[in-house]
Amino acid sequence: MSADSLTWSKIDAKGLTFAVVVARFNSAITEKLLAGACAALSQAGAKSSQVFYVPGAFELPFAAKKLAIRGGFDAIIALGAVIRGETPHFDYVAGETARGLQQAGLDTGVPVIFGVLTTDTWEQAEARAGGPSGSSSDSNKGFDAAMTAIEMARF
Ligand code: INI
Repeated sequence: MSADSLTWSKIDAKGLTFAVVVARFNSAITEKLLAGACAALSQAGAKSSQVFYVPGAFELPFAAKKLAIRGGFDAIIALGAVIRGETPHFDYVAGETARGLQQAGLDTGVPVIFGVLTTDTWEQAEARAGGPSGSSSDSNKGFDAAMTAIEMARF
């Protein structure tokens, strides 16, 4: 079974509150991830969610840790899109974003979810953000990230 075939049928978010931190870089993609995340939280009956924006993926760990320390959230969902074709420093941005988000969760005890696409091309990113329409929940990694957040908030 691949990660793409995860199913979320029994996920219940009742009573849970979430922060969603979104990178504005490649916003045409990250807004689709956000739509997927919001659809998942709504479908699962989340009590509330608050959206915060940062410039790029590299800033996500700082914001996630700050929100986790501030308190009031059962999990933090970080959404971004790092596309290799558009940056010679892809490896630094993608690697440090992943490392920082993991560290933020481990340091604070609040689940911080890695909803960051790291792809070679724009088309690959779009395909993982629900396709050109952005609507398909089973290929939207924002949807998956939110469902993961709910599961980890209950852990
Ligand atoms: N940020 C992204 O979110 N995605 C990218 O693909 C990207 N590229 O291509 O460089 C990117 N760069 C900006 C970076 O995240 C920081 O905002 C910037 O370096 C300032 O710290």
